[in-house]
Amino acid sequence: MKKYPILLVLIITISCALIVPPPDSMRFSLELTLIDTTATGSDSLVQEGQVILQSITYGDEYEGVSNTEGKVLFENLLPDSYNILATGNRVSGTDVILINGQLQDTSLFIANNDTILLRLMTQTSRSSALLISEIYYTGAASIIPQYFHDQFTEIYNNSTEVIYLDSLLIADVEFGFIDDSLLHAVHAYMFPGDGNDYPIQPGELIVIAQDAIDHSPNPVNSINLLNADFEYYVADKGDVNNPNVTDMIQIHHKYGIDFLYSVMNNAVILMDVNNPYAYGYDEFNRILLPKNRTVDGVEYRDNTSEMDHKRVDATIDAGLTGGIASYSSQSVERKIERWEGDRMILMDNNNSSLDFKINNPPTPGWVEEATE
Ligand SMILES: [Ca+2]
Ligand SMILES: [Ca+2]
Ligand SMILES: [Ca+2]
Ligand SMILES: [Ca+2]
Repeated sequence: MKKYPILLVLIITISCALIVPPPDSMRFSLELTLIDTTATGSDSLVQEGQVILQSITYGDEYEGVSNTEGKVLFENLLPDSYNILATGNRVSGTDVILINGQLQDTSLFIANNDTILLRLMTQTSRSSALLISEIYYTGAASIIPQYFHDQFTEIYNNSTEVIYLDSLLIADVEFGFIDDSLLHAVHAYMFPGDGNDYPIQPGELIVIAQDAIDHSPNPVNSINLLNADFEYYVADKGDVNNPNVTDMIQIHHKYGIDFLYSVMNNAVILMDVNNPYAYGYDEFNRILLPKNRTVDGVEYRDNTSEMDHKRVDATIDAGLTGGIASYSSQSVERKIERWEGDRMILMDNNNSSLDFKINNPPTPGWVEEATE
């Protein structure tokens, strides 16, 4: 997979004008201008760029899309510290490069009544053919406390070509190494096969279960994963094994009775690594994997405004999905961007704040149409 490590500078100009909508005179409006500084003149204005404004104190979230002048207007904002996330496309020929940038913890208030200039460090990346389409990590809303063995990951072929899952990795990412060129993974599991054993067809979804059993009778609200395509199997930890469902190959397993995802925050990464043992381990026995071999990645967190706790950078996922409670039987799933005939194209701006929605209940093996 190609990597485009160029750091771009996206400049946002902000002008704040006082609006006095009774009863709260503190509220103000904000105009952002999205500028792609790798381009010049009017080409540098990012049209149809998507912006998310997160109010850190109040938890409010505002979305906007830039107009033909690259401008986005937000109204009735309260003075606060905000995270600003911006995503745009740069199209050259048939090639689409994603531009993601963000500003964290930026104080916006009525005293900013002059135009101010904010520099937004952005990173470019590309969407991939194979996507993580859904992660169910929260666990079951059940009277059985803290049941999350029904977790699953769903993968989708978003392209028109057959792709082979053989030897791809699924890994999680530890916090604290966002600028490292190596990912520090507590767990890494590999799809079996010799290169052409596990095809995934265009428009096909596959499911990787923690345990490919029917969890649903007990506890109530958990998931039936008998039809999963793969399962994690941890032989030496008393893990259950469905003999009819193919096991993922354990590459690294630091702890836990399964490759259990945190019910609060984690980043799950799909990778294409030639030799996962080639990069060694860190001092806490986490396996090191090359970030530039990431195929797709999704980061989730119970509080999605905590951008300063990000585990992966904007080359993988510029945002955060989640914002849902643990043990709530909810999942995060990509939105459908459009249909090409009967094949859905899932949204991948490498920004899960934009690309994902919440499912209740989860949808292993199919995709829920957004109702908004
Ligand atoms: Ca298992
Ligand atoms: Ca099995
Ligand atoms: Ca992606
Ligand atoms: Ca699904």
